[in-house]
Amino acid sequence: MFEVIGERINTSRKLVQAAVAERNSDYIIDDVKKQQQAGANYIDVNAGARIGHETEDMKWLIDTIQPMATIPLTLDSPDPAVLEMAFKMVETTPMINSISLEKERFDAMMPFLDGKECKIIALCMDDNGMPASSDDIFGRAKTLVEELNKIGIPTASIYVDPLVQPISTDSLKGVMVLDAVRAIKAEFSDVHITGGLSNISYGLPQRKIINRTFVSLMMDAGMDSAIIDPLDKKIMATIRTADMLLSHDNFCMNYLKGVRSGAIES
Ligand code: THG
Repeated sequence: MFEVIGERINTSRKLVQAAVAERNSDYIIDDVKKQQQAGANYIDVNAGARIGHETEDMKWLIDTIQPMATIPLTLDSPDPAVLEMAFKMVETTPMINSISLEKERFDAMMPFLDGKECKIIALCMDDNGMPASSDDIFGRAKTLVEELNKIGIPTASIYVDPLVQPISTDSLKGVMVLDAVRAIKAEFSDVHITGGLSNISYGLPQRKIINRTFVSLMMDAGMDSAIIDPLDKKIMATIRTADMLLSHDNFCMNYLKGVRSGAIES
């Protein structure tokens, strides 16, 4: 089944930033409850936006969320030291977001991940920047999966993020990532594919219709997870419906449950 990583606990969002600055735990707890209620499978926690405060903010967020969370956390930081600190705090096996092929990050993350049990998001980023072709995305994904396998992380624990790029800058950016996802899944059938979706619509009006349509195309290619806002009812309904159409919903049970609860409407 598709896995939703709820993206809302991110200090780049103004209200979350204010709540974190004021140490307003009620706001954070209420938001996490809503994401869980809406069907999130993981809660992404990103404390990167208050420069100079990431470590203490991440610590406070985990202390606030952990006692009431009913689902695991996705620890989201580009800083390996923050991820290591956060990993030590959590009682339930987390998802780590993320490792990439950028040398400094890769070299710090590999010894930390060695022998650990966790899920890991692998970004198709290296020191040359964003991938320029589907072969480029595929090659980076292959390297990441093979290197992580070598330190004992099974392919089924790896979530490749192929890095979605704006279609407004190049009309081929959609098929570039779709082709790459198909190639990655052909080579590694057990690997998961995840990522943010909203970059696809950057620079265009009416972004949400683009994001929703794109997620159903990505699901056909093999995406089985995404970092999204679970309170966005329309994208959640699209994901549930696409999951059914792609045969991931026996007897349409989840679809029908979604309709009965009011989560899915035409
Ligand atoms: N891949 C991986 N991790 C990621 C991303 C990714 N983590 C961060 C990000 N991208 C996904 N998370 C968010 C969280 C919040 C918002 C977007 C992505 C968000 N954005 C509002 C917007 O774009 O309009 C503005 C925020 C506000 O000010 O309220 O809410 O790609 N592995």
